[in-house]
Amino acid sequence: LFLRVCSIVALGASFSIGLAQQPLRTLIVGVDHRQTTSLNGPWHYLIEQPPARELYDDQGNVRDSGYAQNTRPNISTGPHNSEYDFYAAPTLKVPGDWNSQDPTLFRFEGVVWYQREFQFQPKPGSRTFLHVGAANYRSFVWVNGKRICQHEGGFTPFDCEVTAAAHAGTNAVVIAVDSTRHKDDIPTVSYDWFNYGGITRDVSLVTVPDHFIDDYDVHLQHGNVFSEKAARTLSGYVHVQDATAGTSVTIRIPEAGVNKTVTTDANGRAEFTADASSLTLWSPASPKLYRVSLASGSDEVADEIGFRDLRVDGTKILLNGKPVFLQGANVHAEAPLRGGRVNTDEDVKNLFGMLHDLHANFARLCHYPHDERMERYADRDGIMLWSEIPLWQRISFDKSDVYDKAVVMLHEMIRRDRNKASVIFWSVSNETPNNPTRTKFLTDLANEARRTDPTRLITSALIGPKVSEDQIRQEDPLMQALDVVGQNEYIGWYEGQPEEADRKVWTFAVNKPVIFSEFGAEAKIGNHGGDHDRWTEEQEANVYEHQFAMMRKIPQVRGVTPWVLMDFRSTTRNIPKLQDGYNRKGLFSEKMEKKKAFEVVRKAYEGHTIGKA
Ligand code: GCB
Repeated sequence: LFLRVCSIVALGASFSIGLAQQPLRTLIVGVDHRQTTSLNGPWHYLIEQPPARELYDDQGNVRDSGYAQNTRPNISTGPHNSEYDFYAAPTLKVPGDWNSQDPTLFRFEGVVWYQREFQFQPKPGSRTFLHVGAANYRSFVWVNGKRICQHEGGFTPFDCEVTAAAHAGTNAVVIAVDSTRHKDDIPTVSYDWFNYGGITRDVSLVTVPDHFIDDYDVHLQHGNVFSEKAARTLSGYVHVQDATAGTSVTIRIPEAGVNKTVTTDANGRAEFTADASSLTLWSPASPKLYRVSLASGSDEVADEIGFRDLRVDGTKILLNGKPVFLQGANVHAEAPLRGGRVNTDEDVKNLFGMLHDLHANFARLCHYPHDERMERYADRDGIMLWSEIPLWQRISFDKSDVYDKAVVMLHEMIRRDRNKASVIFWSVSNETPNNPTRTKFLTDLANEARRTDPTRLITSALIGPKVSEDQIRQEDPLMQALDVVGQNEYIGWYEGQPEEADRKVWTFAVNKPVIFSEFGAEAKIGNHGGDHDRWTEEQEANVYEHQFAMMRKIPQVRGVTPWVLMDFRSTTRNIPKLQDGYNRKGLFSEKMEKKKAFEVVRKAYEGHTIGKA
């Protein structure tokens, strides 16, 4: 398995943008809890229109000559063959999408080349990696003209080893980021959000010993039953990269009385179980985190981890044995107030502030993994999360290399966040067409998610069946593969009038918990009218009143997430004056102003009136 799970490739042969997924090199977990050297800040940039001949040759292979070499033209003496100069080029802030920073790049989809220098001192017995939190969509990295890695996928982290390519003193790193859409990408060419390009999350240098902890998982042991009174056992694994069999690993959680030493197997993996005295379990009411320190040889990483038990019982969702009802909202990674991609503490605080105003205990992070700050905040704050990979609507489900790519993204998401107590669901997709090819693809993916992490619940947001009849029966066979069913519908907006919801009787072909994962309507802030005047705050509020009335009558509903917390940019929303490039289904405007619908949702959540745990 380990061999399939990451899209980082070693330097070497040139590769085409088809990017067949290659063996995993490294993906370091818990980088935000390690000592690192930040490479955030200004990076020089050059823009390349498609077909981007500096990056790709005629066959679509990546070139190592050209901009990647970072040469400077000798303007005064000439002749010179290279007609670019990173050192004299303007800068973009990293992290940051390019669209929000340079007006000429606002709608740009293509290649932007980033360049900056960094200082490096080789240290015997150590290795240094360039860690990129996320860059959308394809990234190619060179250090001093040597290609060190590439990565596909706009929302998950990757690490490129710089040790061999760097030398003492000043070094230069060049990253080409290509945001061009392709049919066989994930997501594919069309989607309802903004294609923010660039290095959108933190970049840093991480120096670790030769043998180092790159992956770990510490969780409450997941037995067949959960008993409130039972003694607690923790279990999991620590992986030490390039360790020989028998390498010692120590897991210490002083506050829980854990101090355990185990040894790695031939694959560098050390599994463990440990009794934990009087453990306080993580829950929204008490989001207790423990300081967990993991050590092997001279490497040590300390994380903060919460422990809780999660399972379903019939149509109930049980957290630490107690039924929960999820009151949440859908959240895109759109920065409140300033716009652009979420990547600062302030952005995250603003988003969670809105969730708190709503009395939410849950958020669906749609439709892709968000900045890791989100999960960290939720862990401390006691908000439960749904985390999703960007399999949005139409994906090339018939292609096996697309399946391989989806598995890589799934593993990258799980690997980064499996130690976050707040994350309760892994979602494999959103609103995919119901046909056998897609069902097989997503069933396999759901099983892969469950096999990789049996401690969480697997879900997906479904769409259909037609809601024109009053009897609505969901029979999508994908439900068989899920622990929790997500159901999207837009009665009162895309279909029918708000009141029609009152007559609908929903049944589901499986006896599992259901979350209404999307519903809502568009309203421009400050636009007022009657309950049926579209685009008004009143109509949006009316939709929610009737949606909640409908949901109250469905016995297996265990959660609701209105679409969407805040208005967000989308390339496809182009009605002047009403949308102006924004999807307006927010309970808040992009400036965090509350619409009337906010109050409807807040009241229902405060009174816990929508459903029973
Ligand atoms: C959906 C999609 C979501 C869209 C939303 C809308 O069904 O899942 O990504 O943004 O509807 O507003 O149309």
